Amino acid sequence: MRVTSMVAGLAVILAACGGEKKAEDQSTTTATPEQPAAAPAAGGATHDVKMLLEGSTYKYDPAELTIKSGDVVVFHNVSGFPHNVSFWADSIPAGGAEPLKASMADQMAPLEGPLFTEPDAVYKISFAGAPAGEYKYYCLPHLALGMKGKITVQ
Ligand SMILES: [Cu+2]
Repeated sequence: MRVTSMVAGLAVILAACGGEKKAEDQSTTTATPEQPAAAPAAGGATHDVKMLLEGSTYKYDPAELTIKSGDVVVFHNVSGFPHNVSFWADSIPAGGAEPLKASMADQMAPLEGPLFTEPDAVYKISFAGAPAGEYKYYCLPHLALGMKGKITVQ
């Protein structure tokens, strides 16, 4: 007896899912980029001062600098180090010490910056909030050799 296998055809039922959703009902929020026109408080100019040994003279270059309140002075350790930046507290205008103390990293004493022994080390001092006036400073290791400078804040 022969067994006839019958192939049953498969009925493929297509289930049509008709669900169109409206894509991204965007609420049109007008993003207004509010740019404060000319905000000087964000950060002022940057000034560079080198600390170096030139011939037999230890010096800041430039030794005298005029900046605006809010500017940043970046000291560069070039040669003849160790150098540092120490402000004469009595040379600073009233209200000037606190912003500097807040800005100077790793002070050895108030208004006395750390000694730089690494070549090309940089030390940034922000004069944000510093009142106008003269800020005289010196290099602790080389004060006797006349290494000093002055920053005038306008
Ligand atoms: Cu020095």
